[in-house]
Amino acid sequence: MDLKGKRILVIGMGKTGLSTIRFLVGQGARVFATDVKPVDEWLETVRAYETADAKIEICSYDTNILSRTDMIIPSPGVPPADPILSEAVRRGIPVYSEIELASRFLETPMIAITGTNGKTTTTTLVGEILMGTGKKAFVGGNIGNPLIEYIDGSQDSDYAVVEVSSFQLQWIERFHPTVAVLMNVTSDHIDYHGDIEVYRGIKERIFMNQTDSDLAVLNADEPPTEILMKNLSAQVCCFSVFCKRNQGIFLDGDFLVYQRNNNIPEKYPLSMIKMPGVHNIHNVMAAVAVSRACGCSAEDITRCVENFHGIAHRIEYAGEKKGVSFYDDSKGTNVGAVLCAVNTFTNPVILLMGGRDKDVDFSVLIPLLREKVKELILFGEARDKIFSAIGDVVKTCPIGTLKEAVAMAYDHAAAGDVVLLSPGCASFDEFRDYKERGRFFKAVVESLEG
Ligand code: UMA
Repeated sequence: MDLKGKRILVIGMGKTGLSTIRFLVGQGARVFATDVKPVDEWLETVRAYETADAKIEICSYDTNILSRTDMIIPSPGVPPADPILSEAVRRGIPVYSEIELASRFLETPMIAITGTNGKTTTTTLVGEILMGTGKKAFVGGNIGNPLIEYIDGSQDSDYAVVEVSSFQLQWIERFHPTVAVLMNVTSDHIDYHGDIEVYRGIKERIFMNQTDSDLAVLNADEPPTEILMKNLSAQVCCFSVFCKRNQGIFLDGDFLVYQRNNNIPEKYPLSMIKMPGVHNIHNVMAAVAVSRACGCSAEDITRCVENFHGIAHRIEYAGEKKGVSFYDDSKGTNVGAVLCAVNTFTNPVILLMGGRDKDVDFSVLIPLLREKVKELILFGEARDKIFSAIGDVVKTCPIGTLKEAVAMAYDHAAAGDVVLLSPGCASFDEFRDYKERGRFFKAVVESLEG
């Protein structure tokens, strides 16, 4: 793709937009920048990317610029219903996500991992295994550092391991991973995509440019997988905790069994997994399938999995006070994640939920609440919506902020209880992101009288 002289509009001046601008300037494109936020909040940052020969044109947030635009790179957070994007689509102006743009220049085999939940853990673990077995890997994408930053560098890795979100898959065309993984699809981001079937369809786009020399890794414990796998061009490797299969990776007693073609089955001890919950067995299975496909040995994989204790803010142990254990699952920003988190525990759970709603259906949590949750404490912007959806199932206490929710949970808890922050919502009503919310939670727990 030759970008020299192309007039490219970048929407959103966050991480993605700024990295994209730097790349485009380097490619000799004419860059237009816009953001819904007041211009004085980002102007200076953007100006820093200008060079003597490349000036960046700042635009107002409307469709006027479209008559002078050859291509648009929207940031992931810009919804498809955005007026500029809708009008661009109507006029036939190409709209590409940053991962699509980056993939046009990528020279490294790409492993792309998506799913509503588990994608960050799996991406991180695949990176750890590859690097732990002497390979060089770029680990990025939705996990934090945009893929375009890798393209802008020396591209000297053996693999690019990329977590991809539905927001990023929305605007792909030729994005083509050598190995593509779909962990699962449960209700999330409905405010952005409209409904779950659209959301699922967009997640499945991760496979759309694969050929029979590529690998698709799928979760056979998800019912739609049976239909999906019949429509894929890539070779398929399924993983399952609940049913034994003659191909792929599945659970058999205390072992994960990996069987490909007519090879001798490989056995991995379940005890190598140091993270709790069935969802983490899924995550490890996917990581094993990927890293075997990359040539890592079973022994090396076992060693790396044994050394991996999970990622921050994902059902992370946050301390104990008077026999009450606290867990930080701030990354649990959808109902599927809440289900996984609560199901991890056998002790009574006091569940803290709330934050900014994403138009999801909280009622799917009702059976779980009945079975496992002792008390539900609701906070933040979505408090009333959650209360009206599930507030009459178990003892439920609405309160203002996360800090007050933690104090109330501690007050109501008995020794042996688990206090779990698994908000099922975005953090943006009270925090910059889920990491800030998780750190705040841990600090509040730390400050409780022990
Ligand atoms: N903006 C607009 N118009 C809009 C929406 C946003 O102009 O309609 C502007 C905002 O004012 C802001 C900028 O866009 O200045 C922010 O862009 P962004 O929200 O796309 O955020 P980035 O900083 O570019 O971060 C993005 C991902 N964010 C989202 O998808 C919302 C980050 O994932 C990702 O780490 C980063 O790119 C690097 O790839 C975060 C996330 O929450 C962690 N992802 C969602 C998830 O995991 O569920 C998908």
